[in-house]
Amino acid sequence: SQEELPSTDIITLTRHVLADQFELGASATGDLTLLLTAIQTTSKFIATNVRKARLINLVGLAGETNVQGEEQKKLDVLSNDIMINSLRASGKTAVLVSEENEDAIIIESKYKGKYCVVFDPLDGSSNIDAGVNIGTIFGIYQIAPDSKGTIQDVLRPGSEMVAAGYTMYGSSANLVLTTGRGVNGYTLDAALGEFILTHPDIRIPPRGKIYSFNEGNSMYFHPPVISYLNSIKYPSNGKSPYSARYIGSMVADVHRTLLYGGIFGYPDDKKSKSGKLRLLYEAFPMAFLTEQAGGLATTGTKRILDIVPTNIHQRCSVFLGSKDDVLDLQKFYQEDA
Ligand code: AHM
Ligand code: MG
Repeated sequence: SQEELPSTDIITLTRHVLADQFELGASATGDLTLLLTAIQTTSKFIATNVRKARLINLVGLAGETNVQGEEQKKLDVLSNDIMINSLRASGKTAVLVSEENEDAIIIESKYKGKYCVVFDPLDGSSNIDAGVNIGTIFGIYQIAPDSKGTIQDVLRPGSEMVAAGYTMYGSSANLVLTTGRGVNGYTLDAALGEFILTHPDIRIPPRGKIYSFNEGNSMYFHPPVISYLNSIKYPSNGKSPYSARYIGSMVADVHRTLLYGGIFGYPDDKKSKSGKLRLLYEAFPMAFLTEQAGGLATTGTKRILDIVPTNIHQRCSVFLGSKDDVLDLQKFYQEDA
């Protein structure tokens, strides 16, 4: 058989986003494309370092000091530094909010641009040593037209984000992105060093067969969550029960949910009064992606994207996934009200 010729018309992430901008015509400046280029670069850098970290752990060098006598930086700290440096240098950002920094970073005027980026540089980092998938999550706002870029520019509902996404570091690096016109997935081609469009127009199935919760917290769960979980584990209508899949790494659990459908949940409970996940840089980006893929994202009683944040690090109850599954869950909250 004949060997397949390589494609000469590859759709990279940059090309794909640019094509979107061409369609917008004069209103598009190309700034978002440049900002996304900075994010892609950081994702490549982090992907490389995640691989190296695995190797270092395997050969038992972790915890050693480097030649300068400094302790090796933890991967999440390193990833945070990479992102801040690259986003600042892009000249396209005004405010940065990172899970790793208590305060928002206001970019100095020399580098100031019109976007704000909220991010978790390396989510699920407790999983690194086990070689489990981890990821970077980000959301992007545009500053208000009359603003110089303050914390107020990020204390806005998720529905005002202009773009959001994540990069999952697994067997390959996958970047999943929305700019408010659907969801697309790109895979890093290591040889080219480019993210290539591999998952165009991701649509979450309207109903799934998988639930993804940390059920170890069951004793703290509120009644609607317990009743809902029972309804899918012990269905009364002759249907099969749902399968359980929980990685404990939000990016990986959401990625699977987008592709296969089902429901992912990290509810607030009797112990964690506001849940665990962070609103700005975990719940909002994932809710934006889920809705853009045709699914739903709720706290149980309220659409996540409608929440107006009062604090950059606030937490929020999260359920997201297939439309019909999330609607089912919401019914238990309505009955409980
Ligand atoms: P982190 O930001 O400290 O890494 O915590 C966030 C992670 C998410 O990736 C994941 O969904 C959740 O914590 C898992 O929590 P738990 O171990 O309580 O199930
Ligand atoms: Mg996190």
